[in-house]
Amino acid sequence: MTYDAQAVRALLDEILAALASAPESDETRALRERLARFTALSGAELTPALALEASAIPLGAMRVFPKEARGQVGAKANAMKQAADAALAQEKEAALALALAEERTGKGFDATLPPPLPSRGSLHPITQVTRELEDLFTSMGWTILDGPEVETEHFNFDALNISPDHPARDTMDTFWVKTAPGAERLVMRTHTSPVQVRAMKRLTPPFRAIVPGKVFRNEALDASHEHTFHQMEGLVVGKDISVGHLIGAMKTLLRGIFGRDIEIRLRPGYFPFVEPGFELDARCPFCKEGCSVCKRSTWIELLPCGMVHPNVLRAGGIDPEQWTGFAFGLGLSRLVMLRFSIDDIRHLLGGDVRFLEQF
Ligand code: FA5
Repeated sequence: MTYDAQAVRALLDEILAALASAPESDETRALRERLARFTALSGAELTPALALEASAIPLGAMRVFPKEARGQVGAKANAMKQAADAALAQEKEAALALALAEERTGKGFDATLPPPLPSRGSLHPITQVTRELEDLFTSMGWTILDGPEVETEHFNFDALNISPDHPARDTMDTFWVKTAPGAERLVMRTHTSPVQVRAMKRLTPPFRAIVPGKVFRNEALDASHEHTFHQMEGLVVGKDISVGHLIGAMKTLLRGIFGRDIEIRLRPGYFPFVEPGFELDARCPFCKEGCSVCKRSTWIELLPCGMVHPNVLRAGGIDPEQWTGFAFGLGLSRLVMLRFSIDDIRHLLGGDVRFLEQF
């Protein structure tokens, strides 16, 4: 059916007539009222858009019509819908052709206007913070190192003085990679610490290095635990390196991150690859009396650290009688959350553009 406003009106009248032989009810009354709005319109007023709207009314309430009328009503309403659809498509095409023809006349074209700019992406918040920290550490003479994400069991555990029965090797925490029987066992690295030993093997002391990177754990996920997250390892090896150097470096790190001096405290912490080991807490940078970020304690648990264990220096080919060092393992993803007030770690690698566009 080609679109003809008069014919549409006639169809609507026929549909209303079919409705008239249905037993009176609230539904029939409502339907009649809804259709009457369209039958009252003159031919010129019954645009394809209105006809489309009108055709949907009987199609959505077929059971109100007497059984024997339903087939005809349905066919009529469908014909009306198709004609209106086709007319709308034609209208759209005509409008487009008109706009195009107008554009081609060159009227209204201003050659001096700047071209529309392509929309630009932005750096991921983890990349932003990583780059800031890299700038900070390289300005102090530290080197930036990288290491493999698929790591050998040796570097991920053994060389770090982590005994074969340590719970961290448990399948609950570690993603083991399938390897051929007899081949060296591989893991998705569970921390950036394996690069400590790789660095020791590659560099000649004294040296200072940071290692930002992705790590993987077979964890139960929640707002602060991801299976894939970022850490930044720090390692210093030199003559007479002491806890004093460690504290100094951590204070500089926090000043770089938060833009001012932050009070810190060290608590004992156990990691097989450091001795002594510490958990470093920073005074909450967001409050004085306690807030949701510091869980009302005014302290934020920020980074584990400690003096490099002699066994680790040995595994890296460094004589612990001559050299000492400190190391830290910053939870980079958690720091990014603090920095940008992100309430759920899963947003970071979730890939949702609406989240990423905010940075
Ligand atoms: C370690 O990974 C040690 N390698 C750190 C270290 C390095 C200690 C050098 C001493 C010397 P830990 O498992 O606590 O430690 O993780 C370090 C940080 O990673 C945590 O403080 C936390 O901020 C972050 N982290 C741990 N698990 C997750 C997780 N599932 N999701 C997000 N962040 C996590």
